[in-house]
Amino acid sequence: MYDWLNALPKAELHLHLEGSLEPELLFRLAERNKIALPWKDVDALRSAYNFGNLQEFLDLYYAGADVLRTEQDFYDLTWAYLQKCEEQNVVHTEPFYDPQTHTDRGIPFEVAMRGISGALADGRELLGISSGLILSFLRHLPEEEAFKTLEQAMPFRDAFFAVGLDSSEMGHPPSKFERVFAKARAEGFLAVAHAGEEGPPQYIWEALDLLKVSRIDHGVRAAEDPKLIQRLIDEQIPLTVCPLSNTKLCVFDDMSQHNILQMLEQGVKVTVNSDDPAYFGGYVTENFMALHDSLGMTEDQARRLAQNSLDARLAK
Ligand code: ES4
Ligand code: ZN
Repeated sequence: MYDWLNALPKAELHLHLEGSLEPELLFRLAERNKIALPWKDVDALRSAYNFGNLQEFLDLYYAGADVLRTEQDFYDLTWAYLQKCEEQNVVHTEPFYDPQTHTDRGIPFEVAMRGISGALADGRELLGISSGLILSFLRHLPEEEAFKTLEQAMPFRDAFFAVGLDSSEMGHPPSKFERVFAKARAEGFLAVAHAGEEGPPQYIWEALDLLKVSRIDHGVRAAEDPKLIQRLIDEQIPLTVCPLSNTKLCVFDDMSQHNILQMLEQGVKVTVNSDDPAYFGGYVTENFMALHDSLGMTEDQARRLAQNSLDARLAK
């Protein structure tokens, strides 16, 4: 089954590049940049990947990202991810990165942006993988900081096609970013946002009505609100669901509790994605495989999920 799922042509629409930083590359970059790490070795770091909620994960994710210093580091990170895409027949990808994670520790905006864009361009040319980059704002920081980030991005506007919203969801509703999303849309960017991962259905309504997003990232808590589910079906608004992430971060107690196949059968445009594969135990194929193992996903369902991902692409 793994090989069959792996061979299905698919798109990945929810992937944080910083979350694709495997422990081996993290240690190599630390050595290259002469950074002392608090973990003894790769195994010690991997054994720290045990999370009770989103915030516990984010604390480690931001700590790990500190080894990314040079344009080459960001290139290598992105290239390693693209090689995984090639292995798993991901023919199109729309990754996020968080500029503020890097500018806030003194890395100039263009360092990360150039490294990532360069690798994506080589991915198109050398691997035939089409892509579009999403600039994601950190929602735990003030909206004013997001405005500054958008301003910094304007000289490089062709490097991005959309803006996104991620990091700590609870207490940071989409409404906090209504004005900066309006500005981004007026500048011609599309919009997506994480909503309904840990946060309530209300945050999904706000993402749709206030941020005017074209897709919802996660969105699994929509299932608690029948009116919202009906809207997602009527308007065919895609959800970028991340099964392994949701179980690692205890959004569901166990994969057998996950609601992605129920939503698929209701007619919601759900897709399968890896989120932060280095931290959550697998890339897209492993996520499909978990649905097969724990939920009895059929070949027909897998085909529809993969087709949904191709249909839900937003980048040209
Ligand atoms: C994230 Cl799983 C998840 N949720 C919210 N923000 C994130 N940033 C990276 N991974
Ligand atoms: Zn995410």
